[in-house]
Amino acid sequence: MKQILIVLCLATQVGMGQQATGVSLVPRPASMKMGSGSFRLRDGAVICYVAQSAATARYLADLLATQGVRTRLSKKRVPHAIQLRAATGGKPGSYSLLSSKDEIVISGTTDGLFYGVQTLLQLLPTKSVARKQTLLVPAVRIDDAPRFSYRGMHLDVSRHFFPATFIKRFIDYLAQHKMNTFHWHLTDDQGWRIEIKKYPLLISKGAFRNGTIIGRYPGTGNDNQRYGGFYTQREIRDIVKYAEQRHITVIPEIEMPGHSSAAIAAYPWLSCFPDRETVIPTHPSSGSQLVHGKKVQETWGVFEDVFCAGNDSTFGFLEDVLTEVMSLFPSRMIHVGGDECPKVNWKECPKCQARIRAEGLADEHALQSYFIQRIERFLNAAGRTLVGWDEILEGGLAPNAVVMSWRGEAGGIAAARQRHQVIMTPQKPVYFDQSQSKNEDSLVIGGFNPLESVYAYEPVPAELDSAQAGFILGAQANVWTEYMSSPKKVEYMIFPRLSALSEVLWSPKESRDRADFERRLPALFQRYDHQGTRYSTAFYDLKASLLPAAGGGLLWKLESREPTGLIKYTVDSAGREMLYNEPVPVRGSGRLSARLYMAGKPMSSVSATIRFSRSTGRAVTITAVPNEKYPGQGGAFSLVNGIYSNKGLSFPDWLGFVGDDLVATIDLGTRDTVRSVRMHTLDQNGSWVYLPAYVDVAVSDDGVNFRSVGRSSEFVKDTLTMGFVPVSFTAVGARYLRVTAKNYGLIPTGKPGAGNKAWLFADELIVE
Ligand code: TNX
Repeated sequence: MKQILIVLCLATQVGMGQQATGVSLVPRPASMKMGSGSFRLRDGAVICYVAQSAATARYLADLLATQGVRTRLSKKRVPHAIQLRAATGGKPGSYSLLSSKDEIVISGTTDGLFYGVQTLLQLLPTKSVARKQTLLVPAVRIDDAPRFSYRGMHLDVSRHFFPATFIKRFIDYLAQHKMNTFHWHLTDDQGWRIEIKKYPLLISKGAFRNGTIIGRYPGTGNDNQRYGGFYTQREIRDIVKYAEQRHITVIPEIEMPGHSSAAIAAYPWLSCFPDRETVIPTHPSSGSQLVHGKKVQETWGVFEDVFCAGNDSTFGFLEDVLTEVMSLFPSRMIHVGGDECPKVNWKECPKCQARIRAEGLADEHALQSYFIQRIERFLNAAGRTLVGWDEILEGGLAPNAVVMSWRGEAGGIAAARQRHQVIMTPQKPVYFDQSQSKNEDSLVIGGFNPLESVYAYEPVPAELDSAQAGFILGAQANVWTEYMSSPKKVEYMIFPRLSALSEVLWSPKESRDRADFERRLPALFQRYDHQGTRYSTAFYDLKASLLPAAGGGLLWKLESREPTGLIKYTVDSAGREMLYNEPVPVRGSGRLSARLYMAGKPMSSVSATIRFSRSTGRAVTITAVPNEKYPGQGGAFSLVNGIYSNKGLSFPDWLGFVGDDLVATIDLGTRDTVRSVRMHTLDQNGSWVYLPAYVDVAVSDDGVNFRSVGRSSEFVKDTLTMGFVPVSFTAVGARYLRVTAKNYGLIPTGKPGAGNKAWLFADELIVE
């Protein structure tokens, strides 16, 4: 009877956005109805459990204790308690949660109960509460179940190493988001991170490198710091158990046959050429320049020294390693990498060539396929399933393999059509090493995967029919850590994108609602703050643009996607902060900065250094159309908007031309005296970008008849790759200027991209 009454007093269906109700759950439950009133969770509250929910009851009690609420566990059912009840027959992960002023009842499958508890924890207030205070749980009815059976997050611990304490924190984050798989990338070129008893050198040698490149690849040097770390088998067992208690499966990855420099550094006989010295393509540390032989890599990328596929002892080694790995990880799936394996050494290696002949293989791609299939037979015999990156499709898929599609979705689609299970991890949008912000100011690998595109991701490709779609187990985000050297950086890169991904994987497709998710973001940020989690606020990035002002000069326009936010700005660093209402007139050189405040808290900022010259804000036209990837900001106006790049190619102001000349005509508005034009440009031959053959300046009074006054092919650098082509001439009076930057032409032989048309870049024409 009581149950019925509770259900009756539960009112409004929540479809309009959970925020309005004060409830903000991520991932959004399949169905939720708000009731009225709330359950008062006090110190001394009772959690009633049954055998099936005992572990989850203890977990909840521990977490509530950290919130200042001590609870008592009871096997006996008592009134006014939190009840954790078993339900049978539901879909894995399903649960229901019913809260009223009288009690809280969660029932579900074993993992469902755990997810119900996660939901309950999110119903609690996020503000810090004093000890022994009452927590209010709003009355609600939730019926929930996951959409996908595979909800994964990956973490690379080779490029940078993270201590076991952080791995547990990472696992806690996954648990909060109802994710169920942690893909632990344990080995790579830059460090072997798992203790293997039979091969002790893997950690004593393979887990440490002599140094790490500084800055973005190819980097500016080497820090010469010995760097490394590993997990003992004891730590691993502990972590696997910790994850299991949170209903998370840990899938270990042991990379083969490529990305194996660290293993080869420990045991050179794993290489096709044990006596050849390891090549560190850029900036080897001074320490490693002194030692000869095999080395753990110190820079990022793909390396040619890989496991020898001709030598049987390679397979003996890998089987020994995998035997220990399987004893540590009970997961059905074991990941063996398989990606980015150059075939250069195999082509040259007599043993690999002998293997190709003996096995009747077509080529080195077929040899890679042989390699993976041989390892698959070993894993299958032990009752395990092999997972690999989508390169394992090349040369023929191992019969039972699961494919992780990372180079887009094509690999996943092909595998599903071959009736293989697939996990979607496409670079766009679920590589969380790519930036979330257009104004990224930390060092990241590049690319742009904003929160919106993660939220919009659909793991089941439209190309598949419903039977094929059944092979898509789910999706996963990958966290490659070349540019993440601390746990805080990892958090900054994964949040809030992990929250968006969790909704993609958990919530029913029909109920995914971007506007609603966006309304829940502030509450989500509050929760991150509450638990001390670092996150990116890039979603609220201010959009700044420079526009021509009527009558000369510029207008600085600021836009925010958050209508309730306040924008404040300053002109020059000493200036006072002013409230932004409308585009700000800019009449001279200086520094502009602005911040967005939400609920009094600074959320995002932008700044620009304006350098005024006679061309600034003037009318400008260009003849050739820039390449669509480098259209500048406001097209040709980029050339006279008073700003130019201080961070190389990744600056949005560039106009880029493939093969074409830049011909720009500037109208100074009135006749003026000019004596020089400087063009800011880029010299980066490795990216096919060349300086112009020359820059010519012509002047005119009528905008029709021009005469050339100067020409130059000088280049004055202001950074490693950027600088000015200055054209000076005798002072001349003119209203119109025509600047012609002659494209370099074809890329010369011996240079990257030889024979192709050179790129020409310009982002400012400074007229004095
Ligand atoms: C490609 S994804 C890799 C990794 C890099 C990553 C950087 C994959 C299978 N291989 O080795 O860390 O790109 O985004």
